[in-house]
Amino acid sequence: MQVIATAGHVDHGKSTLVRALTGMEPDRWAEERRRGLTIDLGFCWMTLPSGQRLAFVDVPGHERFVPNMLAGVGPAPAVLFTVAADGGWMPQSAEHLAAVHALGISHGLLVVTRADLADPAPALRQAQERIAATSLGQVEAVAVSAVTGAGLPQLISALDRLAGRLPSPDRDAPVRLWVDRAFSIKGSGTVVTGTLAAGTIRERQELLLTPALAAVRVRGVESLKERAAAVSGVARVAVNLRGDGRAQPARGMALVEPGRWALSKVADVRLGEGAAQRPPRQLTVHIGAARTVARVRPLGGPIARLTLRDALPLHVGDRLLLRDPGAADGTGLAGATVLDLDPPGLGRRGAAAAAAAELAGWPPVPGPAELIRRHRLIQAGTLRAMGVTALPAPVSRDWLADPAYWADLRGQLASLVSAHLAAAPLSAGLPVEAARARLGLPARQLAEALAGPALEMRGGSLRPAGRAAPPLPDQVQAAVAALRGELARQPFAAPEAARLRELGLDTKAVAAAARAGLLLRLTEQVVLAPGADQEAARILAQLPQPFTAAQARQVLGTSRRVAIPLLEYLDRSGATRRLPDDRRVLTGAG
Ligand SMILES: Nc1nc2c(ncn2[C@@H]2O[C@H](COP(=O)(O)OP(=O)(O)O)[C@@H](O)[C@H]2O)c(=O)[nH]1
Ligand SMILES: [Mg+2]
Repeated sequence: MQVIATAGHVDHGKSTLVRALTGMEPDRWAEERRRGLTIDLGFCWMTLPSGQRLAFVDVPGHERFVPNMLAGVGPAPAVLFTVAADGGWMPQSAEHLAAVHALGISHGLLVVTRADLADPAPALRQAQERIAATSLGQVEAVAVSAVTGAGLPQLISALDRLAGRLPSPDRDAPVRLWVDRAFSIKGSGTVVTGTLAAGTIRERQELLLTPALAAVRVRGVESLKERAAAVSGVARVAVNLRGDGRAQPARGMALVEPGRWALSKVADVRLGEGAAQRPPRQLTVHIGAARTVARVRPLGGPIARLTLRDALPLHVGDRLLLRDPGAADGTGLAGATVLDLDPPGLGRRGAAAAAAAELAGWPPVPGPAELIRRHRLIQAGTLRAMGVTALPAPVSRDWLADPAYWADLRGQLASLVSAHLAAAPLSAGLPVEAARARLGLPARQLAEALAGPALEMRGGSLRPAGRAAPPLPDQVQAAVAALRGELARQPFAAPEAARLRELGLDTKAVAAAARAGLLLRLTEQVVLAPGADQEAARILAQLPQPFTAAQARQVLGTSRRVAIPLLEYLDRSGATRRLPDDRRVLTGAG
């Protein structure tokens, strides 16, 4: 199936043409038929001689209903542009063409209507010349009369050729169905319709309805009034939804596939050539059937930052239509391509100009390389939600890093570790958390991943790999030797704080001696000789099992100050197991 939207000035025969081709009524509302004026979108379809089906989205031509027009044209891959032979080029001809161009639509047909009322040649020449200068380029043109039927067979052939030329979108693309109609049907609940540009909607699939991201389940899906198990874009679809009541769909919302979209409020974009040199500070943004208001901050050249009033499900590469509601006849319409949906802040001086310079050099649709280079570090999930695929291997879990930046960080980390050990030779190394903070990394595991083969992590600290702990200063060694002599006589008589002070053993020295394997440190204040834990386990084995802490203290000949941390140490090492009644048993594992 293919979808084509009409475009052109009011009364230039759009609806009449759709009616004549499809035999269906595009003006759905009684008011439209009474006034002979299209106000809202109409949906009709036909089968072309080739068997291909073609759906029409008929739009209003009146200037008051431009937002409705954009909701219809926005998601359509092609346009059928009409100009009346007796009317010629008109203000909304220009405005609709400007919109088509801003949206970047590159497939279409020109139809000169009401050819029974005037010579179609001048209008045709006029229109073709203007269309040629837009994204549509050279289009096939047909003159028709809906009254006499002249030209209709030629138009049908031209539509068939056009439909055959249109690209077939990716069936696995992330689903984003812009809702252009929502209504309830008694007995079957809520139905939304839209033009599915790409991807596949399946029965029973779960989708999220923006902006609440309320989960809804597809009860059924139809295309052109026919039920299907699955429908792939391009297609007109009607989706019957089951929601939790939070989901009250309306035009401009979208059904999106979970995990493949995020709602964005800030976007860096490249403005199309149509954009004014100095765009107004506030513009209306249209995409698909959605519209919102955006604050525009020009960053330099064609690059600008948009801040949207309402968050929208956007992907990098999306084409936005920017509209200055104050300007007439399409002069206030411009396109913009989304480049980044999680752009870094612009707090630093010169940041805006630097961002503009960087983004101006990007390809029309940026890929992972550009975005990773800009963000330096970014999570794969964030990029996937921006629609960026074919991601490189992560440096750690979900994190992707710009290779040059990563190499630079690695060098910085090595210097930080050396500097730290030079300043604090007794320390175990640079704590990972300190490394994370100094390098300004968003996650601790990145500091660990950075360590690479040159650094090793032990006990939460980073130090050069393979390098033995630094030798203990002489006075520390002497103090430890004295202490070990005392402990040899009374293995469970841990020195009091005062004795440690006397020996000149502060916390750092005790920690260093423990790391060097010269002391067994139970707590900051309680140290024994290495192996005291095994000796304790051997003695505790003589007690009836299970035993109490008091029994342990007695048999070890020590105080509560030592016995409790010693038992807790044995619990941690698995040598003893603490029972719910606080007694312990030896496990035999010690
Ligand atoms: N004589 C003549 N009138 C036409 C033709 N096509 C449309 N009309 C008339 O032009 C008027 C506007 O047509 P409509 O389809 O509503 O225009 P739209 O606003 O572009 O949808 C209606 O009165 C139609 O009957 C045509 O080929 N010949
Ligand atoms: Mg109409």
